[in-house]
Amino acid sequence: MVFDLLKGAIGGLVERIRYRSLSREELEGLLNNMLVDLIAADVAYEVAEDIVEGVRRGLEGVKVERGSRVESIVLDVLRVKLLELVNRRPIDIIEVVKAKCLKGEPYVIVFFGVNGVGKTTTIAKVAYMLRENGITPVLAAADTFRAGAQEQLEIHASRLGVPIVMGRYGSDPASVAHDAIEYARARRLCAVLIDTAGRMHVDYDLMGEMRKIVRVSKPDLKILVVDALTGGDAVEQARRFNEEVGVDGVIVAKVDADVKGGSILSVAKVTGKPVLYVGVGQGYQDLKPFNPFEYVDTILGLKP
Ligand SMILES: Nc1nc2c(ncn2[C@@H]2O[C@H](COP(=O)(O)OP(=O)(O)O)[C@@H](O)[C@H]2O)c(=O)[nH]1
Ligand SMILES: [Mg+2]
Repeated sequence: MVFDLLKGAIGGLVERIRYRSLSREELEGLLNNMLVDLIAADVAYEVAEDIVEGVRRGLEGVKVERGSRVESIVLDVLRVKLLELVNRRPIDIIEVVKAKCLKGEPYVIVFFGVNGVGKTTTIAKVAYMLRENGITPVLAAADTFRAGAQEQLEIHASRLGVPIVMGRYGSDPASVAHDAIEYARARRLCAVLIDTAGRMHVDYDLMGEMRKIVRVSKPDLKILVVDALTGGDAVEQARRFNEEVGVDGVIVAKVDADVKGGSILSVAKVTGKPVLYVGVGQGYQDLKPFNPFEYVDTILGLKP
């Protein structure tokens, strides 16, 4: 089940506290177990430590006795701690696109992320969501490197019935982004969705290329896509992209297959940016607005 490991890490502590009185030493042992369990659930070390420390402090001077209010103290502390990590001001893409469109300018979104995380699929889902709301975006196939990248996006564009601006393989991705924005201006389209390359080779400056795309396209929104299943890698990617290019929001893909659940917490913490949507499958409709309260309640076992 989705998020099972993270739920277990937190539920384990709550369960034990529910049924018996604990000495300080026993409580300390349980908190250490929780730390290890959180890390196993893809929660970054610093984040896990922060959560455990919060609970420790919340229970300071409280007698951990069976039948006491300890369980609800722990749940309250955890809820506050977890919300602190994920509850950031959300961005409603439909609204911001419409607002800019009223000024006669297209809203430009660049999508970053390393190969295979789900970038291109996510762009297709966002295009679908815009179409459902009466907005026709143009797609920019600014991954001019990976074999098949242009065609993959082209197939989505034709299925979705939205225009696409493509580039020759090996050509400058920033110029493809630029052309797509011009295309949108000329046709009064309201949104430009820019797909980018994500190869991570030692002899190649991905961040330099992304910075150039940003310089040229001056995006309204920079979205990082990460893969929930990659755990620590997702966290490292989030840190790097945020430091080097700057991200405004994150989309976490493949949450439907995520049995651990900690990537979302950790990525939110290291970027300090909102998780905007989560990908929950391979279909166009499988993009859900991220709801921090629902997420936290799910982890705390307060919601099925
Ligand atoms: N289960 C699942 N698979 C996804 C999701 N998003 C993308 N994928 C799959 O992940 C693989 C890589 O996706 P792609 O969009 O090509 O990644 P990119 O290299 O970052 O552009 C494809 O097989 C997608 O169908 C998701 O939310 N859930
Ligand atoms: Mg791609």
